Amino acid sequence: MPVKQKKTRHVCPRNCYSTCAMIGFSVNGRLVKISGDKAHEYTKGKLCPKGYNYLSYVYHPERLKFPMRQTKRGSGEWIRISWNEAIDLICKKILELYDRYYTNLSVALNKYSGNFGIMHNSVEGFFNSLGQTSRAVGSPCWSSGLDAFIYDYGDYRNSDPEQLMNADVIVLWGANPVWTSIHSIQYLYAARERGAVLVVIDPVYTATAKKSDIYVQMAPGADGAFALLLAKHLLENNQLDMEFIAQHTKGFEAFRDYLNTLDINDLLKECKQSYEVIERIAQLFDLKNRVLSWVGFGFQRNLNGGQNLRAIDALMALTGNIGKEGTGVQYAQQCSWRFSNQILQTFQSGYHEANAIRPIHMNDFARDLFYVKDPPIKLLWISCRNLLEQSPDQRQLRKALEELEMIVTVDQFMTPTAQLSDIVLPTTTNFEEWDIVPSYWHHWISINEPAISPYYESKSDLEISCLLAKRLNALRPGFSNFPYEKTIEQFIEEEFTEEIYQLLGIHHWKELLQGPRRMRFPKVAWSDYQFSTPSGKFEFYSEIAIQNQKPPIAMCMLQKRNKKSHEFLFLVNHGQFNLNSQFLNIDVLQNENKEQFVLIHSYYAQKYGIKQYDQIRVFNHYGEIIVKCLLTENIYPEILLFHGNHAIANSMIPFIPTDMGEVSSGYSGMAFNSNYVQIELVRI
Ligand SMILES: Nc1nc2c(c(=O)[nH]1)N[C@H]1C(S)=C(S)[C@@H](COP(=O)(O)OP(=O)(O)OC[C@H]3O[C@@H](n4cnc5c(=O)[nH]c(N)nc54)[C@H](O)[C@@H]3O)O[C@H]1N2
Ligand SMILES: Nc1nc2c(c(=O)[nH]1)N[C@H]1C(S)=C(S)[C@@H](COP(=O)(O)OP(=O)(O)OC[C@H]3O[C@@H](n4cnc5c(=O)[nH]c(N)nc54)[C@H](O)[C@@H]3O)O[C@H]1N2
Ligand code: SF4
Ligand SMILES: [Mo]
Repeated sequence: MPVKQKKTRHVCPRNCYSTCAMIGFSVNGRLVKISGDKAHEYTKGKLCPKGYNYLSYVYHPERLKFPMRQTKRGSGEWIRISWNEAIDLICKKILELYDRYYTNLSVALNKYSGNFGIMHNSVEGFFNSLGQTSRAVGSPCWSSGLDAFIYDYGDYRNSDPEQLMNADVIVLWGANPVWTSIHSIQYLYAARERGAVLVVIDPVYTATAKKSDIYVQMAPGADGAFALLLAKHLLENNQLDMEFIAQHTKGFEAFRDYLNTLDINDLLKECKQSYEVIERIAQLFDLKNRVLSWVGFGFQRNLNGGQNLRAIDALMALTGNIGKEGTGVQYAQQCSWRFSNQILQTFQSGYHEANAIRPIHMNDFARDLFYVKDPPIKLLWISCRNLLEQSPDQRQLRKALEELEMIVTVDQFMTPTAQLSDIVLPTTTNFEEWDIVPSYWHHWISINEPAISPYYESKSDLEISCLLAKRLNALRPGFSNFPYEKTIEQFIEEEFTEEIYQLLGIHHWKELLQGPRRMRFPKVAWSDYQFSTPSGKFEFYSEIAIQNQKPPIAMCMLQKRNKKSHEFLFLVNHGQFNLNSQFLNIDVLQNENKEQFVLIHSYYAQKYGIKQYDQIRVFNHYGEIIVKCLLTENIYPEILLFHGNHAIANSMIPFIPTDMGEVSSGYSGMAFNSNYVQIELVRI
């Protein structure tokens, strides 16, 4: 038999900064190798260890193969069913609920970040096509920070990450790219080779901090106080860029007056720093230096994350570090996500986004799900989401889920969320489907083509949407508006607008099969100084913030946390060899990581009589875990740092709203990093 070799283009669609372009090599219909795509000038043909191990993901022995039904929820007794039967069961349930309530509002969708490919928006498209439905709205990830940018700049934009190389000073505020954004490290190194100073500000002496020139161990949540101290110091020493302020900003006087009211000692106490540190860092903001700040997402999953970010924005504007090469605040962008979104425009006549979706708070989902009435939620569709593991309020959430009449989960694996479902549908990976995937970090767009046929009976989220719409309409004509007859080529083609073609410099989307393309956005964000705020300027003072009941200027919210002396801040960071709950089942990645640990500062370990590897009970009002301890001096003393599966941590984390998030995502973000626990030694 002749050997059939194939080389195909792919994108890693995970919720990750890099959105790597990949090349798949297959032989006789089996994927045999995955490499990075050198045509992608940001990632330069390199992948992270997760990417290099995609074969173990695609051919994982535990991958779901067939649709399955659980005889009784939670029983673990799964019966293989056909697609026909699965779609029939689901559609009949949707119709039954409609007949009960004369609306589809009892049908809800919870989808988040399992796959960022734009064809996966078909899931929302299918829901939009049903008239009125319920939907988890919000973001557990980044929305507080996005709002800060919207208040200050009017929108969130990034420079090309390569701009890191042009900076004289790089300040990383609560970002750990050595673990979470590995492809940026080459640019940090290149900057340092040029003589740039790298400052890392983090409560944890992270793998990234180890690469820095200056490490500031910040008290968690106190970056705002620190940034305002720097701003006050620069103001008092006449080190502001008055020309930039005059030309491009609004509200300087109000911000200056506010800085003048602040008490230096209060702020120093808040961020637990000495004034020498302020002076040392302030020197770096010398007006002849190009300063670039990178704010991580972990930074703003915090009670006052949005305000803290506004304080950094303000510091950068005061020193004119916006819009020039090697300056700016890097956080995230979605300019390159502006496809036509035709796949979402499936609303029934008279409906649109504002009246077709009944929102349910994604971060307070457990409570909202329970309380939403008229009609209550009866059917929940879960896609691209490990809801139970990644959400706060786990106990309450489990209870709320138990009340539902039907839960359907679409996934590649039998996650704990899938285990709570009635029906589980197996879905394809990015090696088995067509897609286009944008990045929230860089401006490259890559295409994803299938390398192999779908694994056993798995189907893509798009195919599943089509099957549902088709069956519903067969059972009840006109029930769904989803255009199930379209081909995948049509769906993709419709997403590309003339503007996107121009930005990409191509005439047809299939040209992406020749290699990824960079959208021609300015290399430096805001280099035209045309800000998207109402005033067209950078706004130290935001009227929109006032309208949204927020302080108009970056405020130091001195933390009213009432932390008791025996409590620790429970910090759960993102791991190196997993991506949220994904890749935890890939043995070769987890060999070193099988056991979960909590890191405790040696000072407190001694105080509690805890020795290396002792078991401790970590607990609060919401839950508890028993876990082994590692002693360290590399963390801010009053935190416990949990390394491991978010799922375990989330048994002890209630819903804690961040200070912002409503503008960008509809609801407040989730302050995963503002939760407190107690500890006790487990005596055996
Ligand atoms: N390998 C890997 N890559 C990932 C992910 C993953 O799970 N694994 N997840 C992806 C996703 S979904 C996201 S959101 C991003 C997250 O990417 P990052 O934001 O880089 O990661 P986090 O671990 O959430 O937080 C970064 C740092 O913020 C610090 N931090 C916490 N609170 C504060 C604070 O108040 N002030 C300061 N200065 N620092 C603070 C933490 O100690 C941590 O070192 O990464 C993406 N990439
Ligand atoms: N304690 C704590 N909890 C956190 C965080 C934290 O820092 N601390 N971080 C938060 C953050 S930043 C985020 S972004 C969220 C992430 O929350 P989620 O988006 O729920 O994260 P994942 O764990 O990546 O789960 C995604 C699921 O989608 C599945 N999947 C992958 N590809 C596809 C596909 O093509 N189709 C379908 N249908 N499914 C697919 C995966 O197998 C996986 O089960 O978690 C939040 N939870
Ligand atoms: S997880 Fe991130 S770095 Fe790794 S292959 Fe995927 S996009 Fe690239
Ligand atoms: Mo995230």
